Amino acid sequence: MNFHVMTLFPEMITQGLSASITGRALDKGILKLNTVDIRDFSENKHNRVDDYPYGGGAGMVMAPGPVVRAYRSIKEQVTENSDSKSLRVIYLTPQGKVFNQSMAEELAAEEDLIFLCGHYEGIDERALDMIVTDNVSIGDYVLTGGELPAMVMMDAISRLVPGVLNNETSAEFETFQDNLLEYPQYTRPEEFEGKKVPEVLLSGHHGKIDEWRREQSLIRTVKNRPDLLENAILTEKDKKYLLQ
Ligand code: 6GU
Repeated sequence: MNFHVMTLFPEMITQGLSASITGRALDKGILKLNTVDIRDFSENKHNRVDDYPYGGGAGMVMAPGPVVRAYRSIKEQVTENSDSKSLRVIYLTPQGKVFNQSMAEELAAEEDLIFLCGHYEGIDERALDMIVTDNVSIGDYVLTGGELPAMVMMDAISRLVPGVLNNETSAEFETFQDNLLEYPQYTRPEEFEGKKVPEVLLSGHHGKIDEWRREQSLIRTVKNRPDLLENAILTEKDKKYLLQ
């Protein structure tokens, strides 16, 4: 997987992905990260990339030129290796579709992904019209720029790329697999500051453990994310449990 990130703050991205699992995958070459500093494509003598909005209003707008030139530099580099393929350009914006696990799965199938991070009041709409294929938000709150959302997306996508996770942390069975939240986990000690590990987990009775975990998943989902139940795959036993 090759991530290309167009940004005014490339060091945020490289630092953000350099630790832990994504860092190791970058070291191993399973992931590649190409940060492109939009400012390098300014043709202004002061390297400016923003300007006042036509029609007035607060804040500044990122000019189309540097953004489109930065995109073309990436496109040339990508299509030189393998030409005429779909190249998705994801613009991080609170106006976009809300990111979720199924979007992560779809995007993980791509060879290259380009992320466009905006700042200030946004980017000139003509540049967006010319290059963006997907507008994505990470939730209903406003951030100062697209860098953290791009990192969130790259993290979620990375762990679906074969070889990034080891077998122990495999993405195969986990939250959102069947639209239920995960059950609680415990490790040693058996008693911590007076709080005991649930008895059933020490029983060695795998049928009972599975049943308890399923119930805990259902309880959590009802309590925190009842909206997920709409699309959850529930057994007759699950339904009985929820109605009791
Ligand atoms: Cl993608 N960008 C910004 N600036 N704020 C956000 C967001 C994106 N998603 C949620 N809030």
